[in-house]
Amino acid sequence: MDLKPIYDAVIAGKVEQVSEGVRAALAAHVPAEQILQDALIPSMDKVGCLFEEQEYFVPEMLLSARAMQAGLTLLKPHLIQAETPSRARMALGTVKGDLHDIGKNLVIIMLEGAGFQVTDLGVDVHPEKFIQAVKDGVRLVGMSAMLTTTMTNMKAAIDALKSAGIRDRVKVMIGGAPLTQSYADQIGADGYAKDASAAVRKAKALLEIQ
Ligand code: B1M
Repeated sequence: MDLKPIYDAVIAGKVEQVSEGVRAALAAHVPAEQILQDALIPSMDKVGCLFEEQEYFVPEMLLSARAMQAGLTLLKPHLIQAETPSRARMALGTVKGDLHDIGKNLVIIMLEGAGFQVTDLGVDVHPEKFIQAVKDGVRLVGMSAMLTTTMTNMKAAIDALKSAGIRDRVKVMIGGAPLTQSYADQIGADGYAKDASAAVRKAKALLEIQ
């Protein structure tokens, strides 16, 4: 089945058309993972390019983000694998100053699908909120950032965990387009994951879950 209409509809910010396209693809037994990888994710990359070329501005990016989110919502039940819940608790948030949440939401969907109990801390998450999550007993904290100007706030959040005397109680995993393993090493994170599937593998490895 041709997934291009879904790709085009996200770029055009057409929520209804994205929903119809995703429903039709699912009804035609196209795997959810394929709809995600071949249509939804590339469409957001294209939106990013259009923004860089100044063909799109923030309002157009927002419309596309809404359309993408509508597609993701429909895919969510199909992305969840029937794994035995590990019940390991973690909390994920987009760091202070950053409002991008599509990638974080996708990572949460995949982690929940793999059996983790995930608390979504939302966007623009200040260090105190990560500290509170650790005090509430999560074993892993995930931090997402999409801006080169906000990725530095990950270090601030990790430093705040140290200052609060609770850094050794929790594993910290970071991710987001501008991040790298070497940046994770530099700021003292325990792990970095490139995408949502890698995030599941990394979370399991950090928490020593099979
Ligand atoms: Co913004 N934005 N944006 N934006 N935006 C980018 C990131 C940008 C690259 C666009 C561009 O110039 N090409 C650019 C950043 C440049 C830079 O820092 N070098 C940019 C900019 C500049 C801005 C503003 C500053 C624009 C302005 O106001 N002038 C502004 C900042 C607002 C703020 O946060 N304070 C802004 C605003 C917005 C919107 C609000 C309009 C909207 C976000 C809506 C929303 O999220 N609800 C938006 C969007 C949609 C984008 C692009 C087009 C798409 C992002 C996205 O959703 N991708 C983006 C361009 C791009 O990425 N190509 C862009 C799809 C998503 C599935 O991928 O988020 O990468 P991603 O997540 C992946 C991985 O990164 C990873 O797994 C995910 C799934 O595979 N991952 C993790 C993410 N978090 C993880 C955590 C983990 C592990 C893996 O562990 C914890």
